[in-house]
Amino acid sequence: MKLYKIAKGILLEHEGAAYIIDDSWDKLVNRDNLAAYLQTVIDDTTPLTAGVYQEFSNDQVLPPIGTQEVWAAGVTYLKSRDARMEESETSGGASLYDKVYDAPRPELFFKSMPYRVSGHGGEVYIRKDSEWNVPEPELTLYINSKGNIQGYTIGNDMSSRSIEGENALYLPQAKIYEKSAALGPCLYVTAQPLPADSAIKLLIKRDGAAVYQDETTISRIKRSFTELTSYLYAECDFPQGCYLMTGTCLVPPPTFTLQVGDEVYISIDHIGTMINTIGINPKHK
Ligand code: DO4
Ligand code: MG
Repeated sequence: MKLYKIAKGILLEHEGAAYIIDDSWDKLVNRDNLAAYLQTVIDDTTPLTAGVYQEFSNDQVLPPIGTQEVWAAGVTYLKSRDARMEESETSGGASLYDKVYDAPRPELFFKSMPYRVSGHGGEVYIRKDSEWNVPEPELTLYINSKGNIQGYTIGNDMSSRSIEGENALYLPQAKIYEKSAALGPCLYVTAQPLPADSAIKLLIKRDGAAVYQDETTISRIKRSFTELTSYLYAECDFPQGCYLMTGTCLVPPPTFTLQVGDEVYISIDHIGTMINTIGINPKHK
């Protein structure tokens, strides 16, 4: 089942039919057994007619988030560890990444307030003071206030590799700025965990042509989602639940940096594809 947040409300899509849910996003998603609840909505609601469904589908898709914080896990895949060790070699910070990959405690960091999050079709920004920038395609969990995973979405943890590589203590500046996070296009709600063989793909286009393309599966993650969740919830309460990006598993080669106008396509099996265009904050041009 897919929940879309659109300008007209909340659209639920399931098996080719669509339903409008009259509720607030926070209240709707923050329940246990969300999938079972949505099934009762489907059973009790008349699906939209094809014409109305079409009209709603043309509506702007907003990021599937209410008032929740967005957090992120880091160095959860070998690919991320290796790329970061390489980029921080001259600053002497390489061993930090090695150690955190193997340590019992994962790297978790605050990523975004909802108002900085872009949705499918929107822009994500690169920083004016950063010369080396990449998108980070990440499976993102929606975890309710009780600490139970209720759904999955696609995340982009935009990162400045030059700022993080200069000094690991600059991580918040490399990671947190206007439109440095994207979530979308929907929240995929399922009672079962997302299959481990689910593919995650990244495609970057420049002037319509692919300049980077790769894919892998989420099974390559070092840690379980419940492990990441239990560290995140150990000493923080999230009254409306929380979104947790689970770390990047795809990193473009060191010669690659994003440019304004690039299009970033991130696809995850069962969830869909989120497309964003790279921009720069007009205030900071
Ligand atoms: O260690 C810094 C951030 C790591 C990260 O964002 C990732 O692995 O996805
Ligand atoms: Mg990341």
